[in-house]
Amino acid sequence: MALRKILVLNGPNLNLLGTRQPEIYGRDTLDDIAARLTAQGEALGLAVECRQTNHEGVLVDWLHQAKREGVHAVLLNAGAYTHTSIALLDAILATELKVIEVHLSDPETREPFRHLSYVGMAAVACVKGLGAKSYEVALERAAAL
Ligand code: CA2
Repeated sequence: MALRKILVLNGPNLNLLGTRQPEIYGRDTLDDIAARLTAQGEALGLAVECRQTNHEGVLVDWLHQAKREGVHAVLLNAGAYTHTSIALLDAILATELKVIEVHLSDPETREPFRHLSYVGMAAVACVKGLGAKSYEVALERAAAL
């Protein structure tokens, strides 16, 4: 039987992980995180695919594609679009995908403009504030969905 697929989508500026602001986002790069998630996925019987884009519409397109392809669940760190994007909220609602919101930091303990999450209005769960480990905990949650 084919492995269940988990898509890990990362939004704007997350390609800079590991190079700047380590006190907030840690020292792991996105490639480090992707490598660990792929290995963890293999152990859980999941096929994990990780992507990053700086463009809001690309995230929307990838959610539509995930629906068409029958992806089991999506881990979504939409970066700053978390707090601004009604388009992403609509895409999650329209596709009815099981989306787990992921953040390295805890946006609710940061500036007030990070307290609102449009993604969170449609996500089935949120894992935040654990640094790179947030993705690993979210993958465990996705396996149980
Ligand atoms: O904590 C998170 O994962 C965030 O989604 C990160 C976003 C931020 O806008 C959200 O409020 C919370 C920012 C991502 C920027 O990533 C950088 C990584 C390294 C250096 C600079 C930025």
